[in-house]
Amino acid sequence: MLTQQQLKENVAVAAIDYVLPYLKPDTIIGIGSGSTADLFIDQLAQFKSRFKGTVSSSERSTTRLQSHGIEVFDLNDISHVPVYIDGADEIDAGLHMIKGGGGALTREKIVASVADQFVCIADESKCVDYLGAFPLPVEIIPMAREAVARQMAALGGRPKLREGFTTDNGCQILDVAGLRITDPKALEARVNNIPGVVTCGLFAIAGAGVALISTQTGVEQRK
Ligand code: ABF
Repeated sequence: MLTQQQLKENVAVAAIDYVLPYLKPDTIIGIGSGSTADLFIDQLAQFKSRFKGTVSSSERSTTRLQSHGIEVFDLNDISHVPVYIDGADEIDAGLHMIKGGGGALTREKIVASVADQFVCIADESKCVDYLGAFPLPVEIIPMAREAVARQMAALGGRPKLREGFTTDNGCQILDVAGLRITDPKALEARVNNIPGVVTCGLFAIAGAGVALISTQTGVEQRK
């Protein structure tokens, strides 16, 4: 029986096989955040001479990339990102995701939005029939905290401030439990439209293009 850590390591290796064709001297790879993305970064380091560099979705990933001698570019200086690799907290059969357990959701969504393809890497524990058992992270401007919390409660959620946490963007996060998300695209649009919300951790309007899911019997590619 493989542990969750071993499953994450296996999908990180499989992700390298997936991105190898993209690694060219002028290529910039989009890099996500979290423990699975960390393992991918460690694997990617072996191939750093094959591509130009990366754009990163968090200070944490930037530090890890640079510790391996992989260059991290400012997204403002980059016009083409062929592929973005990142984990998820939950993913459904339609490849809609909840992300942001690590608090990097906004930069993850920005980098993902400029990439041609989002490749989700996850172990099978992240696969769900319906999103929402994992509390939905919502990044907020601090002065809007209570106003946003009331609106999330009106949507049926139980918002809770992530205590002692500030995002890379200087904002706060409400973790919203109790949502059984049957229409993730509609909810993403609804929550992102609340004044004071920077973005929510639903990646549904633009979900993953492909998912590499690590199981006890191997890594499965889902589209
Ligand atoms: C990032 O890392 C986040 O969006 C998500 O919160 C987390 C994924 O979990 P893990 O640490 O298990 O890779 O992708």
